[in-house]
Amino acid sequence: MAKGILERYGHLLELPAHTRPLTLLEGDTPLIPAPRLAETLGGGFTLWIKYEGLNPTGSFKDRGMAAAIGEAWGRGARVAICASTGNTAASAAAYAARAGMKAVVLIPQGKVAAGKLAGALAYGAQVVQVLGSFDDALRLVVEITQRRPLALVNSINPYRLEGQKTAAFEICDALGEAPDWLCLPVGNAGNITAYWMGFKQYDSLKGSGRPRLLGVQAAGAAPLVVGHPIEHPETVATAIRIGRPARGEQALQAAAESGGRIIAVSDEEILAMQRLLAQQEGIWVEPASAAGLAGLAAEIRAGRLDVRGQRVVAVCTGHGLKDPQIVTQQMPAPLQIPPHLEALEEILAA
Ligand code: AN7
Repeated sequence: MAKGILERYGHLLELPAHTRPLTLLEGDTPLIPAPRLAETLGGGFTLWIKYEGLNPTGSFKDRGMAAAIGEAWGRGARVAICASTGNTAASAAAYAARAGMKAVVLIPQGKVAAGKLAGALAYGAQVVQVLGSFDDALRLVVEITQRRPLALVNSINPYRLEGQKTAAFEICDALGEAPDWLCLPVGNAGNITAYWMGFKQYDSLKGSGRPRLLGVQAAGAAPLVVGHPIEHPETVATAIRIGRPARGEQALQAAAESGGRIIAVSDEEILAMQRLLAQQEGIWVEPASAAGLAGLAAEIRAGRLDVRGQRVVAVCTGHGLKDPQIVTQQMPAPLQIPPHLEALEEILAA
């Protein structure tokens, strides 16, 4: 029987006793070997994809929402609120619906991928478009929750991280120990912080070891690489279009403590990796989710990362279906033919 993260790992999570067992059977996502891609990146190491796009609403956010909205529900909160580049919004909307709560989600106007906006609407959230950035939206959410009794479910909420730690546990359970490297995209920096908490906790409990962390931002939205907030972040990877990460300090500390680092890659590198992963391994992820792998490729290519003989896990945080337009816009429109065999023959012969 499938179980959600609270049933499987609740005993390892620091959650208040009033937390209710909310679940859409999130987690338990596959760790998929990616041997062809590993060869393309130079070979000599083992690569797995932790495919978080297979969570119930299509992203890793579901782990954190099971915990954070389960906690809010358990203490009688009626309304959950968050700022979001899209995935948090869809996930909060779904889990709030399941808890019988209302969700209010603030998104940067015009900068949220179609599948995420549609998800938030479909699950019945009140969607508010902010004429500004994600960072503006998050500021509004922080300020309004100081005035009104709304449950804030961005990753400032510690229970979000408790839920998201479970992905680190799953990786250790699947491999028998922590990998040598974990690479993943970094936006608001909650996930890298949560993974590090999870790996450290499992290591102290089970001696599973710790990976080095390679956190990857988009070059146009890389505050943790340039060392200061970015007022107007821009990237094709709208999920990580964030200039003022709430957990930035902790993310930098986690990367350093692990012996790893946080780097940036260009939009071109992100899109090229999105294509490579889809076409070599059959795994289609949204642009932000390809950033971790794009960073891995760049570091190996530049000779800054020697992964020979090592085990590398790349976290692919969201499903490709979240943002179909990014693909159809870049590709030539499929050819059209009249319904005649000769026309099809002509195309196949070309
Ligand atoms: C696919 O939904 O911030 O560094 O508001 O959707 O923990 O923020 C999304 C972030 C990576 C970055 N990959 O994770 C939001 C939001 C995908 C994402 C990230 C996000 P964090």
